[in-house]
Amino acid sequence: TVCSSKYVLSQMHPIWQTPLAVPGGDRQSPIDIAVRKTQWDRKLQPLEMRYDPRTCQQIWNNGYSFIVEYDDTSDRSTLKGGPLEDQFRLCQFHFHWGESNAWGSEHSVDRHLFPAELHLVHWNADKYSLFEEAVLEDNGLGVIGVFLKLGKRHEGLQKLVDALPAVRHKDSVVEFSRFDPACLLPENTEDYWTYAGSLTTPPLTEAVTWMVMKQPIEVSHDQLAVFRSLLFTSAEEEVQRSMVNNFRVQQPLAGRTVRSSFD
Ligand code: SG4
Ligand code: ZN
Repeated sequence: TVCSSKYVLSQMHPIWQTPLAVPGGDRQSPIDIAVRKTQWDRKLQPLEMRYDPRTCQQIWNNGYSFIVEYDDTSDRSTLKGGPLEDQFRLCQFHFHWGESNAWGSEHSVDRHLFPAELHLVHWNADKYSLFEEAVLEDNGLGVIGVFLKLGKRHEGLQKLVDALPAVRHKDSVVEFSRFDPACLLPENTEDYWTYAGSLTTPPLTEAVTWMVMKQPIEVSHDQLAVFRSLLFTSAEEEVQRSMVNNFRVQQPLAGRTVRSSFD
């Protein structure tokens, strides 16, 4: 099916056509979170996000998703706590979504897929000096995942949605400032799952501590429709392709434990 084949992705997206540095590892992402098999870890502290909206810089259509980029040259927008031992810096967030509301998220909960999933990407600035370095290392990245479910219009997201027509084509970039990423977090950030995984696109490195929020945020069908109006293709290409189904097929858990911060 369209929604679960890596081979579909490899035909559709240039990003998957470059030679893959697949580590062939046993901690790949995304995964299904089987709630009954998760383990409550009472020692998991709440996550501490301190985001400065003034570090927000631009939106970029990279031909696979749209990416909202933050200035990560200093500790102005940071994440620590939870399963993390170090302080991590926010560098960007992006989404994955489907062509229909029946799928689109990368992770799932008891096999339930959501129409979209937000990823807030942070890198370990205590241990590494550059994102490019952290990507290659164990404990280099911390990604917060937030599920999007269908519901009422999300006011915070709307400012971003309004800017998306300017980055319709691949390789387009537009200035975007003063966007507080905290407005995209659910009300309850105390309940989350965490596990050791990987990036979900090349280089697929096993550098990621995943923190997936239990509570989804609500967005409207119209807001998702604007995501789907973006294009994988550049303005020069003759055949334009809608940016949809930009998620990776789920990977085996392979003996890993998913911990929960809640009982
Ligand atoms: C998306 O393709 C983003 O566009 C990528 O961002 C991101 O790569 C990639 O997803 C993988 O991230 O949280 N889904 S994920 O594992 O963050 C990186 C860019 O290419 C390295 C800038
Ligand atoms: Zn992602």
